[in-house]
Amino acid sequence: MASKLAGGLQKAQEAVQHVSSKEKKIVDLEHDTTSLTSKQPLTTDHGTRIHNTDQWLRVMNDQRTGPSLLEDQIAREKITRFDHERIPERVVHARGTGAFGNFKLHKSIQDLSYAGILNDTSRNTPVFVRFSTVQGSRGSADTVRDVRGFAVKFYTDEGNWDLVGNNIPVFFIQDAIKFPDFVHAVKPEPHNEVPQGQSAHNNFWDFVYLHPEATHMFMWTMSDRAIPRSFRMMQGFGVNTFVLVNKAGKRHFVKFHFIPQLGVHSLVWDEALKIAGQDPDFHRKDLMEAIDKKIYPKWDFAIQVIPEDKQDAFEFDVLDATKIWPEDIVPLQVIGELELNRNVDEFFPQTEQAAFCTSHIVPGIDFSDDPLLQGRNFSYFDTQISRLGVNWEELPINRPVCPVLNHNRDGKSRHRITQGTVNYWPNRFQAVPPTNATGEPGGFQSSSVQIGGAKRRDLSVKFGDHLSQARLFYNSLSEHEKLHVRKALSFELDHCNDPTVYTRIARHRLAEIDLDLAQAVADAVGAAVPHRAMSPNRGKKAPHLSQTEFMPAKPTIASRHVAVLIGEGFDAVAFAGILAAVKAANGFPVLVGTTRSRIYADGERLSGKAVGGGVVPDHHIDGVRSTLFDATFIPGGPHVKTLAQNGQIKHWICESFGHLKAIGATAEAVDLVNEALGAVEGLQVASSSSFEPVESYGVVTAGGTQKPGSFKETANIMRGA
Ligand code: HDD
Repeated sequence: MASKLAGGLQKAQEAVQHVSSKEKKIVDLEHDTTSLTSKQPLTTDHGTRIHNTDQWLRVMNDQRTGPSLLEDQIAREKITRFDHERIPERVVHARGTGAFGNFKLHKSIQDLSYAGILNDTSRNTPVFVRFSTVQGSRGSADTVRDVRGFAVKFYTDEGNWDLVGNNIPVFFIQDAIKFPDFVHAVKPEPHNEVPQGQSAHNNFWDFVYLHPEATHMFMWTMSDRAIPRSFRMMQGFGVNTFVLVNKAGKRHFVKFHFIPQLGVHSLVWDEALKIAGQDPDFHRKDLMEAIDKKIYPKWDFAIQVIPEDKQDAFEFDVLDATKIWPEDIVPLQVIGELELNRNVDEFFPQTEQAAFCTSHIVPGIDFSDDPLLQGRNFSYFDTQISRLGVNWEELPINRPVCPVLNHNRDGKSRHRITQGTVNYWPNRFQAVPPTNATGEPGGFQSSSVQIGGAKRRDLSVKFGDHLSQARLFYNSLSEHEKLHVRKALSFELDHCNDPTVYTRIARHRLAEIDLDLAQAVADAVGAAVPHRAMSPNRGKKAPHLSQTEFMPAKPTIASRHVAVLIGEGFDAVAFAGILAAVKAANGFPVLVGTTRSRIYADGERLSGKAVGGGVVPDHHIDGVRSTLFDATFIPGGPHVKTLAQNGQIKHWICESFGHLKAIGATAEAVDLVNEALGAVEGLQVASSSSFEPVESYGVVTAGGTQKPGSFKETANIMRGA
């Protein structure tokens, strides 16, 4: 007698077997999805139709409202369910957002691994990806300076593979036993629960000073990588060293990478600070909007591979998560592509209940002895039990798309129903061969490795080199990235008020990396300035550590927000032209008006009467700030007179300029840009006398007489605004 799955879960799994692999997870979830658009009446949780959900049952007479009755099971259910809505947030990475997509393998690596997902180029593997910050709580701001989580759940035909990575390739600690200390130190301090969403406090910097192994990672978190422009524009790294196993049982160490096709881009710190207040959901909304508008984010999926017998051939230990494998020594091989193309239907059951687990790997992939990974493999499963209960893997978002059958039973909120009279193995009914028909490995087998040694609390010698790669990283940055690191360190240490903390970091730790950096930071934060380097920095560099090397193959404004500033009497030709150009390049034009009421172009209102359609802006000038946009365009026209009287608009121009964003202006608007920048920066941007654009100081302007055109000719484009 074969055990069978029953109920919705069984139906879901049967349905899933007959759909294209790409849609498998979506079809699987449909069985648990209802829509509020259906005509279904309101019911209680036990399915009884509700007559009134607005008034509690109470004793009444015509004059008086009497006591509410405990008897009202409808009210009690509503209140009780509400009282229990919250579950514990993730102990780290509490703030995050997710999306569905799929993974496509371009190049089989059969010689390295027998994992189906890494062999079969015809497959489309569904994925769910959750991006997160680390330090802040669930309601904290998106643009804080922090590591970003990059957790991928691959729903493969052989079970779920969770690759739980970050946007930075290394980590703060080497041994998992240090994780609670590290997290306590970086989280808000225990006495006052301050600060939120920041590492800028005494305890974090005290911890990293006392743990020199954290030096490499804190140099990354002080770089632009920690303030990404978008989740769509950051790299993902598996960080830990895993193992690939081929059919012959041969093992290779592997590191996994995701490289964004839009390039790696960051905010500048001033923007990040302001956006945290202006739009705390900036990254979450950015991802959702790009997917809604079908500009699907994509990443190349790449691996770095080291044969097992070369484990000791490098200056660094290949199992040390505080080290990268420099790409000039261990080249990157791009083998696939990850695309995100569907937003969640409801945040809590999908994104919040998504639960990742580093120990979820599939046949053909194995763990290395990376001491951080080994501890992680214990921690994730355990934390999900505390957050979601022991049956967390049965939740729709977490369950695999392939059949699940075993004798794990019971526990709180068990969904699966297994028919049959036995619940143990082996039993007199079931016989499943451990290998498949061809005799190939049919399931997960830990690869066989010879190990010997003494029982000791220790790490091997190469784990002790904490500085070489911190220097390598800093040396490899471009000059402006180095400046940003210096400013970031100065900001962070300025927020530490214990001189022991900021002096130790500036005078000692930084002096071990780069003397100029240490001197500048020490001077800025009021620490004694070091006069000599603590140890030599030999200037060694490595490729691909500076993010400036990750530009898209072709420059693109796809999915970038271009603000178009308008008031009554804007020039319709320039306006329509920019709209058409931005849309043609898949950019998102956003109209920011002096008001959000209908605004008419020059010539669209004659003697106070509308003769054209005008446009309704998306926002008014006080509703948004320049920080929320990637570029700004101001068409010429009589409206410029009104714009010039608005201090907010001049501030907008200066702020965008200060944040190194493109500004475009035509005709009269060129004078406005000059007036704003001249007052603050003392600059005068050039303008052509014809309508040919010229560029100076990053500002693109076109003056002179425009090509003839009227609002009528451009009305169609405007209507599409
Ligand atoms: Fe972790 C969550 C990434 C080390 C213990 N971790 C978590 C998430 C990411 C990472 C992206 C959020 C997953 C999600 O979106 O739900 N963690 C990392 C990386 C590490 C790392 C890249 C170093 C290579 N983590 C690490 C260690 C431990 C943990 C050493 C414990 C020994 N991590 C956890 C956790 C979390 C978690 C406590 C909290 C919420 C969760 O697991 O689901 O178990």
